[in-house]
Amino acid sequence: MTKPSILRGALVGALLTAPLIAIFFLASQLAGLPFVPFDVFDWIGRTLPGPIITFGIDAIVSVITALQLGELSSAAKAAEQFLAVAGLFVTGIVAAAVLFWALRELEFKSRYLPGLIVGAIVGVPVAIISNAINQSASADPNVSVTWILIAFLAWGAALSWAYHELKGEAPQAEPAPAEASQPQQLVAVQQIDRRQFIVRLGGASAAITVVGAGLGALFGPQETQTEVALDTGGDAAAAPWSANNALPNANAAVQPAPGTRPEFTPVERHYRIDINTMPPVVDGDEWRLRFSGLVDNALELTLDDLRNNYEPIHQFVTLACISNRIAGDLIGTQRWTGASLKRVLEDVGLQADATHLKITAADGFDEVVSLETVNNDDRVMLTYDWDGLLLTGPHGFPLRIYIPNYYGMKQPKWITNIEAISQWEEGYWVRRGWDRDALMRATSVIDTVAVDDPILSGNTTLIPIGGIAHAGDRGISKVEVQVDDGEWMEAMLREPMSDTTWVIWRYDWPFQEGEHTFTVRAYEGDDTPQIEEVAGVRPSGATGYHSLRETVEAVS
Ligand SMILES: Nc1nc2c(c(=O)[nH]1)N[C@H]1C(S)=C(S)[C@@H](COP(=O)(O)O)O[C@H]1N2
Ligand SMILES: [Mo]
Repeated sequence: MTKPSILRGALVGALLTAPLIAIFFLASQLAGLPFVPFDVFDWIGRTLPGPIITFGIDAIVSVITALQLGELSSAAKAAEQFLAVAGLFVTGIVAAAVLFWALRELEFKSRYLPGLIVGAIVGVPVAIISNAINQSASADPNVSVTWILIAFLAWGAALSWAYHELKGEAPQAEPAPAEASQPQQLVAVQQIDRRQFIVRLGGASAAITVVGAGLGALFGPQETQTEVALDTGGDAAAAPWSANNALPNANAAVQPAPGTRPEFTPVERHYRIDINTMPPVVDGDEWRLRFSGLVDNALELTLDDLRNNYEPIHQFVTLACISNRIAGDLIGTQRWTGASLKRVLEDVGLQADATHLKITAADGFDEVVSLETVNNDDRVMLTYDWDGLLLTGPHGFPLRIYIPNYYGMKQPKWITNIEAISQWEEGYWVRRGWDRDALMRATSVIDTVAVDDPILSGNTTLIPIGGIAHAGDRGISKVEVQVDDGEWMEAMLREPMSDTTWVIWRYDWPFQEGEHTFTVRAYEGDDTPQIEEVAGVRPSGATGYHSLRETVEAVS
């Protein structure tokens, strides 16, 4: 009887942890139980110090950008999900290797106890973390905790069982004295047994993993989305506003250069950034917006209260993430609908010493906005619709705030509570080292050098160049384009959808064959030039001009 090696322990760990993860996934999709790898990943993200988190995010963003893995926010979420699952997988492998080592070195009387202990060592903290952090599981928390513990204990017991199977300790496998005199043969038989066991375990592992993950994917989140809409009395089948309405600037004189991004970003294509591997799922019926702190009336408003008791405001909004790099895709423009926060606060009644509002969200995110900002700006709005429909889960259902001129990090989604306080406090990302004000910086981007769409005007050929420029609610007064080291040429500006949306610009460039560098810069509404100095996203948002090189061949 040779004892199974530590390496074999690692292999068994892999073979038993993969199906465990698949079963967690299936249970999360079928029964709304927590998918623990995501919970642990999110918990680590919230617990680690800001610089480490920023470094990690930056590394993910750099890899995605360098490998051109596609639209940044979905690629980043996919990377996070992969890392979360890989994290639990590796933990399972290491735990199994340690268990095999312990079983080899120490003599345990009990067959299953050591495995159960390993299951508990991993399972108990995971259950506690999941219970503390989870916002996407719909199952009862007690059921969830019990489920996680049982699953990890079963996994631990299976590790122990596999060890003893490999050791060949089953009573009937006990070598008879006669056989023992032929050790060579016995070892050979044992090795075949072991290999067979591993092969069978591998087959079962693969089958459970594939079937579990496959079924889980089949019963995927499409269902949840519809349920959310139905729950809230919303009409899941209703068409978005943009399907039946023209944009307010539909008749603007300047047309976007071919290849310019869509001026209005469909909800499904709007970037998503938040601290959750899976967006929190909020039950619209049970949800209340609660006011607390220095208020006269600690109101609890339903979504219908907000919809029916306050005049809806519709605004075209460009939202950007402070982590958006120059020419990055963490920016989008939508039509937001909601209730004026200033109006709602009149009903809440603020006490004299209130100076700020602390807004907290279902995922534990929080930010603080000054009453000065809220009271001086009627556009600050509690938002419940995007594009004429309920906010989708990932974008903050049932309620998010809109605060013009500030980066997204200042604007919580999934709001649950607004507390009036008497002094400024740091919000979630500010505590992690990001800018306390987070005012949107002026930016301009070249989306297209439309070499395939030349304009012939008289003797000259013009190549349309175009893109966007944005400076929060400060507007854009001028955009200029430079080709190589040439003069800065003024572009045409398309009338924007609103005072706070991006402006589409266009410059029809007199074509010159060859390889060229195109650069763009913008001026804010009051002629403040866009910052030329290059700065990364942290802590206050990226600055610097956007350039791109393009080879332009002869146009006939
Ligand atoms: N509750 C909550 N709200 C949040 C966040 C978050 O992590 N949790 N992220 C913020 C950040 S950093 C940005 S850029 C915007 C993104 O909004 P979007 O995902 O709808 O584009 O949400 C903001 N609101
Ligand atoms: Mo952000």
